[in-house]
Amino acid sequence: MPSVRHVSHAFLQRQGLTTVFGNPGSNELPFLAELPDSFRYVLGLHEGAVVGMADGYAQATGRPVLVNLHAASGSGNAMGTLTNAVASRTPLVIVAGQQVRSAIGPESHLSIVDAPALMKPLVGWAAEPACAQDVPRALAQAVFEARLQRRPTFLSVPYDDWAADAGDNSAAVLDRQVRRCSAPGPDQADALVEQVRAARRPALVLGGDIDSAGLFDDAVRLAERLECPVWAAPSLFRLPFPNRHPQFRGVLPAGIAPVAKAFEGHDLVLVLGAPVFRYHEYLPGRYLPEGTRLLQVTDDASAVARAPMGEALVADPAAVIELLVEALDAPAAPTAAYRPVPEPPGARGPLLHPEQVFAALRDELPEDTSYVVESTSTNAAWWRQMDLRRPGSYYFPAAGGLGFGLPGAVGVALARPDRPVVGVIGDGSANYGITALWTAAQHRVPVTIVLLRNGTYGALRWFGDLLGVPDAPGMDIPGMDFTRIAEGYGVSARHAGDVEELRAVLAERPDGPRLVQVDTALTTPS
Ligand code: TZD
Ligand code: CA
Repeated sequence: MPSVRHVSHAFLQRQGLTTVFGNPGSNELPFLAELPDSFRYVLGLHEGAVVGMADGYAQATGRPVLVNLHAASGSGNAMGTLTNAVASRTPLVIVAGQQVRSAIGPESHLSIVDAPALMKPLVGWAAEPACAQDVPRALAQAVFEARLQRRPTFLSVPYDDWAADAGDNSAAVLDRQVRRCSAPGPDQADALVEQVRAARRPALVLGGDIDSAGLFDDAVRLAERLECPVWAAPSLFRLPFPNRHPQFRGVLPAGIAPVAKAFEGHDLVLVLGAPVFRYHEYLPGRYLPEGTRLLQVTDDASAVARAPMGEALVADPAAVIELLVEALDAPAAPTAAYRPVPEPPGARGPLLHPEQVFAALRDELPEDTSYVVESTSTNAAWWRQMDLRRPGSYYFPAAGGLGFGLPGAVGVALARPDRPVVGVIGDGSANYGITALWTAAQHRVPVTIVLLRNGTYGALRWFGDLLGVPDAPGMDIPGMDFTRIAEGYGVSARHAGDVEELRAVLAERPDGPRLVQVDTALTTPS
């Protein structure tokens, strides 16, 4: 009779979950015993970095990824970065160890009574199997729930379960195949096409899901047929559309009143692959202007249910884009030229303007570079200078939880050795996931971290003004040299003192990780 461990490993192999991101403890060791050679264990030194790397990896591959965490303390450490994976709908499958079954009730060391409750507010599904023989099936459920719901899941397994006999039926999970399709039926499709055709001044709003689902180029085709303005949904975490396309109007501001203002004069706003909406700054007002209808299309039923306004269709955006592209005429005129980039402002003494840094990235790095950005006060400067035309070009912490960026860049680079990967990371943000540098060094991950050092939590200064709190303590973070920190973790590092030096460093093509630190002037996010 095979063991629970044997069947579970075989299931993970069949489903392709063989790259495991983790940080183990004693409870987890029995799961890791006899791990077949086809598995790759990517060790992270802190659970926040583990989840950030796994999130980047899962987003860049588009597949569920196994995360191996220690019981309560380890899983708890992961919660901050896990908020991002929830908002980006990343299918992370977290498996944590638990004390042996008989030791849970008496609350022995390293046991956690009701382990699933710890993670439940964030994950889409959490469980501890009721008996050892249910572990393989429960593991399969964790993988399938993550895929079908597009949300992280959590499984707690008492460590004496792994060596137990799996039972006669458990091998049945090995042959399971789970697929989903959700195209609109003919009546829904006709109604949708009619509604879009009847619109006099439509607008398109695209969410990060468009890029996650591989629909970046399809969205361009649809927009060019609609010949309408295109926005990215607020609180963007993936770029769904080329940012210098003549129809692109930018990322919608994340406030109720400014979103409504952007929609003025449009009779139909078609939102594809986004919640409606992830506002941030509380700027109250009417949700929509008079006479504007909003139609949301997403496969995320929960995003539809919680939206405060609009009509909605729960369907696969891919199917909807396809049917609209087929139903609409090809554009009458060729698309206008892409918008040119402006000249960046000059340096302020020894401090580079962030736009100069981004212009250097744009010019010196290949067009297919993937950027993982966690630098908050430089958001407007970023979009002014960048020219991103490829799918998978841009990743940002989806819930705004710092600690995704640096590990996320390592995860994306591990997933996509075929593309250059650059993390654009603030001196504040870097510290929440700094230990991922060690993993990058150990695996010789070819990732470049561009570290923007302005000595402060720039975005919080801006928020302080917005909220009428100009004098809050805890805003400045002087005295850190990230070249020395990086070298301590085994990553080669340089400080670039001016634009020429930065451009020269970026033009090199190293085959391992590196960090480039630049001192930058403070700008505002918008
Ligand atoms: N902690 C976590 C985990 N996430 C957060 N978002 C914050 C704290 C609060 N926070 C922000 O929302 S932005 C920010 C903080 C501390 C400043 C980030 O500083 P930075 O970037 O140096 O990375 P800028 O460009 O200087 O703002
Ligand atoms: Ca900063």
